Amino acid sequence: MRRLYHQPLSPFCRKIRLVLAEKKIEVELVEEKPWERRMDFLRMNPAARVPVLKIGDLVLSDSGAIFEYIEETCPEPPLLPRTPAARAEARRLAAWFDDKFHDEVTANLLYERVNKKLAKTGYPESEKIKAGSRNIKYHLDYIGWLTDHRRWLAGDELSIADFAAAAHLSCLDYVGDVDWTRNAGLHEWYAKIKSRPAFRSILADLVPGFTPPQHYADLDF
Ligand SMILES: N[C@@H](CCC(=O)N[C@@H](CS)C(=O)NCC(=O)O)C(=O)O
Repeated sequence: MRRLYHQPLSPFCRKIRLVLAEKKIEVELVEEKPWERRMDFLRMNPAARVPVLKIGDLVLSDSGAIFEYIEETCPEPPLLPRTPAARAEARRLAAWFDDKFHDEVTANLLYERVNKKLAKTGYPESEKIKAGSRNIKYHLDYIGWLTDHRRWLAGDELSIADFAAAAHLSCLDYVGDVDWTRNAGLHEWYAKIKSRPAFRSILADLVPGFTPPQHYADLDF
């Protein structure tokens, strides 16, 4: 039995949920509040971070490592392209979203608005919200540029790069922080990935205390 310890509005957890769903791998979702530092959870991941995937006695943590494990053990459908150069591009973009986009946008907007309230660690800082709101524009334009030149973000095939980007954007969309009118290519790409069956479970998430905008679960947004 597979069990994923997760937080509903964690982009890293959503990326893994999307990967598992795309590959039609069933998993039991267990909500973990990492800020509570539960001893049994710390034993599984001393870094105290979600996602953690438990498969029998095997415990995996770090969404990048978890993805690579899933891709190696359940290769169909592939979420890394065939050639080494194309695989490097997919991994580069996944890292772009999980590092750069995360630090410049997700941490400033989502963590300020949501995580601080959930973990009771204070109030959103306006300077960070301003920085996140400024930064997201450049990132949305970059996604728009990629979609103008490629079918999917990393090339011709749907890949981990698309799921990494969509995971961050879906969390930010939940709190109304994505301007979908900014770029037609961006909107078209997100509509395409959002309408995949793999996205369904994420769109059904509801986090107490936070109501998503009406368009959040609407496939025709
Ligand atoms: N590099 C890690 C990052 C995971 C991460 O930062 N998870 C956040 C939720 S989005 C977390 O558990 N934070 C709890 C904490 O830092 O206390 C990964 O890819 O899994």
